[in-house]
Amino acid sequence: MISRRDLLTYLAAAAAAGRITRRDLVAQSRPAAQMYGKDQLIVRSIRPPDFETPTALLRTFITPTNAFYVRSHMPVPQVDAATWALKVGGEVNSPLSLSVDEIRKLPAVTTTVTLECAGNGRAFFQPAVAGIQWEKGAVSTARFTGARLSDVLKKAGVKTGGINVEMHAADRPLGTMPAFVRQVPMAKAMHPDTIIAYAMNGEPTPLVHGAPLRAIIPGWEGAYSVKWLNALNVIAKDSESFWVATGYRYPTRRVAPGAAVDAKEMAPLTGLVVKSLITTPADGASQPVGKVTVGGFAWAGEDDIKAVDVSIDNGASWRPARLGGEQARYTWRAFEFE
Ligand SMILES: Nc1nc2c(c(=O)[nH]1)N[C@H]1C(S)=C(S)[C@@H](COP(=O)(O)O)O[C@H]1N2
Ligand SMILES: [Mo]
Repeated sequence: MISRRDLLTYLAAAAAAGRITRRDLVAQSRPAAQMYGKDQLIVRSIRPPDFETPTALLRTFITPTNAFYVRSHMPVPQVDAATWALKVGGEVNSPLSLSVDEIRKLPAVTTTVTLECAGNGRAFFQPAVAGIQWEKGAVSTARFTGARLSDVLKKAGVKTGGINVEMHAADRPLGTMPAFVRQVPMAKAMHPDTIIAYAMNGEPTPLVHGAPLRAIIPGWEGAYSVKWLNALNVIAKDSESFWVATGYRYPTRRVAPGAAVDAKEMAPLTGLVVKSLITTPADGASQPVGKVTVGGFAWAGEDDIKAVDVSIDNGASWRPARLGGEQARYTWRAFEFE
């Protein structure tokens, strides 16, 4: 008997060595998605689990948890909620170690959030960019429930010098990859909508989405929402973590696609920029001549969607779509156009 993990490692190695085809790998990777209850998702990587949501499953305001995309840089860690500790240290008056129960005893807040990976749409970049080749579905919406990050920080008492909160996690790097450490500026950390979540869509957060505790930094690109959160480190400077100092940055001025940019001219990504996604009709679908309803979602991170215009002549003219459905601060907004 070999374990599923050994099998997956073998398959990945065999594929890399060219002994099995990519098609075989995709067929064999189904069990990897099933293992996480993600049977209908597109497997972009088995280990770590990176699963994309097909746009046909993004037709509801709330994405069902089993259809919510998965993005992990590292394999899923083993967690034990009963012994989990969230340490709070650095520039604080009283360093703390909180259990999941202690987090649950704090006032509970629900924040409805559209989470999008910074790499969503990377497959369409020209020139091509290295990394997971996400198409359209590294985006989903859920209701997350947890304690306010500010309540935890207030318990520890942030010293005046503390300007950033480093977030550490339990997943361990693959090979030479640096550990996943991110930072959030104090103002966003202290915002009442920023939470340490233990529930997703009214159920305990699934392991693959960061159980037992994950950060939810609403409206900001997905990598701020650190899964398997086990330490908060208040700092008086910028984090030196690879994922802060080098990763998740963009040029502060317009450059040609693929051009090299000086590190001094790069700034951290924060709020998601405006974007839209057509979910109906499906890509490549045939429609009889006549009335066709085009529908989807538009989002803009911390900003509101005020209008969506649709063009059916390649951008020569634009007409307003109808906005509808639920409206919430950090979520996408449904649109429809006939
Ligand atoms: N600990 C940890 N947290 C993480 C990641 C990770 O690799 N490790 N990936 C981040 C990225 S890049 C994204 S887009 C979101 C995805 O969250 P999801 O898997 O629940 O959709 O989690 C973020 N949190
Ligand atoms: Mo991401």
